[in-house]
This record gives sequence, C-alpha cells and structure tokens, in this order.
Amino acid sequence: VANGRTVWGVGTTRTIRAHWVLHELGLEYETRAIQSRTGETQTDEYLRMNPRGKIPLLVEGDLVLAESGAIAAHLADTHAPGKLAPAPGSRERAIHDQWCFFILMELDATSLYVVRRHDGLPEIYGDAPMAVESSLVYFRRQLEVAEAELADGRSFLLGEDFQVADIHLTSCLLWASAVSETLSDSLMAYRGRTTSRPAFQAANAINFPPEVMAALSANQK
Ligand SMILES: N[C@@H](CCC(=O)N[C@@H](CS)C(=O)NCC(=O)O)C(=O)O
Repeated sequence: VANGRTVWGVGTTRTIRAHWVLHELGLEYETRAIQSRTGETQTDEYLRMNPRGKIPLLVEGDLVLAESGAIAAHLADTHAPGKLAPAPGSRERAIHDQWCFFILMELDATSLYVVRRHDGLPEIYGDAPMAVESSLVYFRRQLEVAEAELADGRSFLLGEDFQVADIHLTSCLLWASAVSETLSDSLMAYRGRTTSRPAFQAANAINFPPEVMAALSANQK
C-alpha cells in the first residue's frame, strides 16, 4: 500500500473527485477499483469499513473517510495547506466551502442524483418522471448561479487559482452531460480549462479505464 493510502471506488463522478485531488497534490496511493451496483460495495469486508455501502472511500493510515466532499477537503488541508483550498477559518475558506456545499447539495444531491436514481435506476429507486423533470429544471436554475460567477472572465470559480470547488463543479458538469444536459459555451470553456489539467487526465484514466467504460455502457439501457 502506497504510504498506507488507498482509494476505494472507480467509475463514477463521485469517485473521480478523490482521484483528482490526489493527482493535483501529487500523492501516491493505491486504487481498489470496486464499482457501484456490482455487489462490491456490499461485501462484509467493505461494509465493515463503510457501513454506507458507497464509494468513494479513502483509507489513510488509521483514518477511514467516506463522502467525496470530506475526502477532498481532508486531503487538501493535510497535504498542501492553502494550495487547493484556502486556510480553514479564513473568510476565503468560508466562501470556498459555500461553493462546495452548494455544488454537492444543490447540483449533486438534490438534482443530478435524483435524475440518476429515478430515471437511470428505476428498478432500484422507482420510476418518477415528474421528480426527474423538476430536478432538471431545478438544476438549470442553480447552475445559473455558478455560470454568473464565472461571467467576469475568471479562470476558475474563485478566481485564478484552481481549487477543490472546481473539482466538485467539474464533476457535476461532466455528470450533466452524461444525462444529456446542454451546457452554455462559458461553462463548456470552463470545463475545458479544468479537464485539460494533467491531474484530471491522470485521474480520469484511473477512474474510467476502458474496461470500466465498457461495463458502464453495457449497463445502460
Ligand atoms: N454523497 C456521497 C455519494 C456516494 C454515492 O452515492 N456513491 C454511489 C456511486 S456514485 C455508490 O457508491 N453506490 C453504491 C452502490 O450502488 O453499490 C459522496 O459524495 O461520496
């Protein structure tokens, strides 16, 4: 195990957040390439580590950490303070975290994940066309706020420094395209800037290797 650091999980827009942060920070780690809904998140061994039965999961020494948002913040704060997120307790950090929670709660949890569960996975979560439709309307409305923030021509969400909030936003923009949402030119240009980073490319190759992509497209209806 590379420095006792392991990321469990590949193949989703949540797992890429952990891989991407680690690559931005240049940290070595081992990948356990388990995927959602394969049974691999539900084994006794895995559930002992993460009773939520979810990926991603970071194991670092004796710390076992779930939730992509918590994993990203922890890695950024402990391995390169100030590089990928402003110092905890600072005003800048408060604004940065406002974006992170907004993205994870409003764009991910209450919008895209609703679409995923009730459109993409009706056999598990139930078919709910009205929930899907209203979540997409809600998503577009919330996304306007991020788009407006970028309207002054800044490179990244909080200015010229690429930060954890950009990892979360980019993951949701990629996810939006996967559910056939059309993004504005300015959001596509932003996403082009973030995804052209070598750390994204390296993380993406681990998170979505050819065999995972093949399995994902075979699962799609
Ligand atoms: N809020 C969590 C969401 C994690 C989550 O729901 N992960 C899904 C895949 S994207 C999962 O692990 N599903 C497990 C399964 O269905 O087997 C996070 O951001 O880490």
